[in-house]
Parts: sequence; structure tokens; C-alpha cells
Amino acid sequence: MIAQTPLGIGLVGHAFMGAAHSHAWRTAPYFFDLPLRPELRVLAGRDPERVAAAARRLGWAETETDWRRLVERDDVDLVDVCTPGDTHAEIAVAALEAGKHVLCEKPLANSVEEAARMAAAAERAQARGSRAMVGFTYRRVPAVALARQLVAEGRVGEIRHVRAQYLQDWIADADAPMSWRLQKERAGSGALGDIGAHIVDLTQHITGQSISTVTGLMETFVRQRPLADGHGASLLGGETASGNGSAPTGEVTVDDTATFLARFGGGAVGVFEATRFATGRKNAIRVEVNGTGGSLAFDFEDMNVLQFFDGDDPDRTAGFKRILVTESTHPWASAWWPPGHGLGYEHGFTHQVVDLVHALADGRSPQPSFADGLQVQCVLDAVERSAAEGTWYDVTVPDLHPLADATTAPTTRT
Ligand code: SOE
Repeated sequence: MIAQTPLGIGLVGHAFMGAAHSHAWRTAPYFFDLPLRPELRVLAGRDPERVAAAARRLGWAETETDWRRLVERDDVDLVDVCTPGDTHAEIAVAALEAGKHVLCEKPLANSVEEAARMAAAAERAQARGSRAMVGFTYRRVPAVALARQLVAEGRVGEIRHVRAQYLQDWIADADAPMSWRLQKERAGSGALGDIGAHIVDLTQHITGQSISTVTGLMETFVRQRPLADGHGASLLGGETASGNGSAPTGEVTVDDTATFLARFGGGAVGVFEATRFATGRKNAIRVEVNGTGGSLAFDFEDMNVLQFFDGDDPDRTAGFKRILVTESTHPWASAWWPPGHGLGYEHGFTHQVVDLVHALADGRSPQPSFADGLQVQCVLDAVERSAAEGTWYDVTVPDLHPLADATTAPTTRT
């Protein structure tokens, strides 16, 4: 039954994430019994024609061309922030101060300073009844939630290893155009913040342990990229680097890949890799956990499956078991299809708003909180600083010739 009490939603941004969130708000009340009824009241975007077209396509009743007006509206109870990272702090803090609940896309901000301001604003707002959540949506994939449950139940014992990769390839081609995601001032960082943030959150969520120390390595492979369709100049805030009469290019100011080692508070060691240059890998989020009692492995490219090795199984038949996480006993699954009829990328977003609406109705703090988002931001910042300042040892291989000359008699051929 659809609830009677409305929850007015205002969403800022209507690109990829705006569409994913719109779909979630629209779908959630039809598949889940929600205590509040989300209403898609207003969509904000700067360009009047584009935002109007997006609102029609995505199902929003009205539009605004300035997010400030959206935040001021009395019919908006919750502000959903789906803009590039450089605007998260300003919008989220203003919304919280205006008494709204906030859902903000990940990573929470572009810097620790911004994330800390947001977390502080969320704490102040909580005292007045407003709640804030950061959108690490992959937590809400049923196979990931099952992995967390199994760890919490002790099914893998004490965790020794955490191995995590987030592999994409959408800019592996050096001719792929510039975008805001490749500019430090808009995105904060590159692969590290955009996708590395997800595996930091996921591994901490699954293991229940926080990362305490890191050492990182980051690289930018392609430093100049063509500006897209002539829009590039405005996209780059006016910057146009034009070579010798060839098509204009812009400078990539973020990392293309970030790799790091980590120690977790509970004693586990972690190996992490985030890259947009893994040719052939489209959205491979791989997490493996090895414990004293067993192992778990997840790959988003096979997202309905969790691999589980149970160390208690008899040797003769032991091995990784492929669990199809679509049974009604699995997290969120009973609301959807019969067993074996899998879920997709969009379902994580739907589960996210379902959990958020329940938390709001119950007066609980939704998870992950802005404080959790700040902690992830601190891990990213530590990786970045370590990569910039880290100690490297050159590999020097001793020259064998003097040794060889001293011990081997020269052979003379006639
Ligand atoms: C781009 O790399 C991106 O859209 C990320 O920003 C999202 O968080 C991820 O879910 C998919 O890839």
C-alpha cells in the first residue's frame, strides 16, 4: 500500500546520477511498502530547456534553474544532490541549514575541508531533525549486503586480506574527450575519488573495519585531451589549450589510476586499484576477502552472485560456492522477482532511497552518514599525499661482469 504522508523531493542535476536517482525515487514506492510517499516535485538545472526536457523524461513536476530557489521551497522536504563534486558542499550545507534532509552523491566532497564542513552541518542539522546521507549505492547490492552479513556472523573468521579493484576503460582511448571528471577543480581527483571512493567504502562496509594507514601510487597517462564538440571551452571555464593549429585540447589535471596498500584497524592488509584504463573492463568492482575461516569474492560485472569459500567444508568437496543472491531471504530481494530473475545497477539506487525513507520515518540516522563520507575522504586524501610524497627505492641490479670476469677463465676459440 502506498503511504499517505508525502515526502517532497527536490533534485539538483539531471545527468547520469540525476537519472539514476529519479528512477529510484519513482520506482521505490511501487515495489516496497514505504512509510512516506516520495513525490518528485522539482528538478534543478542551469539550462532552462535542458532541465525542462529532463524533467519531462524523468518524471518531475516542476523545474528551477537555480538550486537556491529549490532549497528555499516549502514543498521540498529532501534535497538530493547529483551535481559534480565542486558544488556538493555549498548545496548540501545550504539545504541542511534550510531544514531539509539531504542525500548527496559520492564522493561526499572534493576535499577533507569541505567534507568536514558538511559533516559538521549534518550534525548541527540532526539536532533540528534533518538527516543526511551520502550515496555509496553499491552497499545496497544484495550480494554485497550478504557478504557483510557473513563477515558479521563470523563465517570467514578473522580477516587477513582485502583485495579490491574498480576497473573501467571509458578514457583508455587517448582521443576520448575532456570532461569535468578530468578536472581537479571540478572533480577533486580522478579515478581515486570517482571510483576508488566506492571500493574504500565497500571494503570498510563489508569487513566492518576502518582503514587506518595507506601508501599510494597515482599516475596520469594522458595529459591532454580534445575538447568535446566545441563545448570544451566553457566546460573548462574558458581554458583552451590549442596546439599548432590542430584541434583544441585541454589539460587533464587528475589521476587516471590510483593504486594503494592499506592496513585496516582490525589487522587486515588491503591492496586497492582504481583505474579508467583497464581496457575491456567496463564496471568491474571486485572485492575479495580472505579470513582464517573462509573467503568471499564479489564482482559487479556478475552482480547477482557472491562467491563463498567455507573453511569448515570437508576437503573432499570444499571449494568456492557460487551463491545466486536472488532468494527471498536475501537483502531486499523479496520485493522484486522470483529467484534467479536478477537485479541490475539501478536497484542499488532504489534500495538506497528505501532505506533512507525508512530512516527518516523512524527518526534514525541513515547510513552511510556524512561522517562516514568524511572518513572516506580522509582515506582518499591520505592516498593522495602519500603518492605525492612517498619514498621510492630504485631497483638496482648488481653488474655481474666484474664478478664473472674474476671467476671464469676466458674461453679462447681458434
Ligand atoms: C563514472 O566513472 C561512474 O559514473 C561513477 O561516477 C559512479 O559512481 C559509478 O557508479 C559508475 O561510474
